[in-house]
Amino acid sequence: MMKGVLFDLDGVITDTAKFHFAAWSRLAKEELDVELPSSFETELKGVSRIDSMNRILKFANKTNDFSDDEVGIMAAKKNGVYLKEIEKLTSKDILPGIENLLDSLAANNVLLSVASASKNAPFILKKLGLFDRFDAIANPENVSNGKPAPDIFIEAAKQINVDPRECVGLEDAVAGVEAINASGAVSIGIGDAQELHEADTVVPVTSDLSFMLLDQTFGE
Ligand code: B16
Ligand code: MG
Repeated sequence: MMKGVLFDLDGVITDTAKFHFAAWSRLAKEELDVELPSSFETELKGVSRIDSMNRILKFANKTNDFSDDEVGIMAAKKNGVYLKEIEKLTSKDILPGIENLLDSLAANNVLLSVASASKNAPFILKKLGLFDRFDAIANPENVSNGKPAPDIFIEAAKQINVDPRECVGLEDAVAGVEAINASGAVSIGIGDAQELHEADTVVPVTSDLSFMLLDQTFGE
């Protein structure tokens, strides 16, 4: 049986992608005078704050127009806008099936760890009322490389003292599935089967996740 489950946050536990995209779109318009295409909502999933900022600068053809300090200030400005939105999150914003899944995994003594690229993960989990349900939350500031590198999943497994190969990882982003696979954990993608074809199993929505599905996928 699997010993641990490594959870991505945005797109798996709650849907914050729409708030990220709205905040980035506002920043791009105000600071860079560009309109972000809707495809950026998916493109920035699982991508760290600073990497997202750099991708947007590239899109605006302004990669070399700002100092590191200026880039940092813009990323902080985006985060300020984003924080005002996530302040409003409640337990109603937990994605369907996730609370049941956490209950059944805990009942089977499976350890639960969060492997999110977000520095706001502890705040978001507190807002959702889920902070105490996890055994660990990996700190993205403690890892060198963002997804698709495996670092955050390796760190999340380390925090629960379990080898990643004894874990199942849950992800909604292509870069995240790649990261899980590279960590040695078994991957389950949530979303479009074609897009997430590198995952060991894909389910369309979070309500399809269950202890049985995770354990069967782990055992295959
Ligand atoms: P923050 P995940 C990711 O969360 C988001 O999908 C991504 O859009 C965001 O840029 C990243 O967190 C960093 O978030 O600015 O809050 O530190 O999917 O890895 O849970
Ligand atoms: Mg995600």
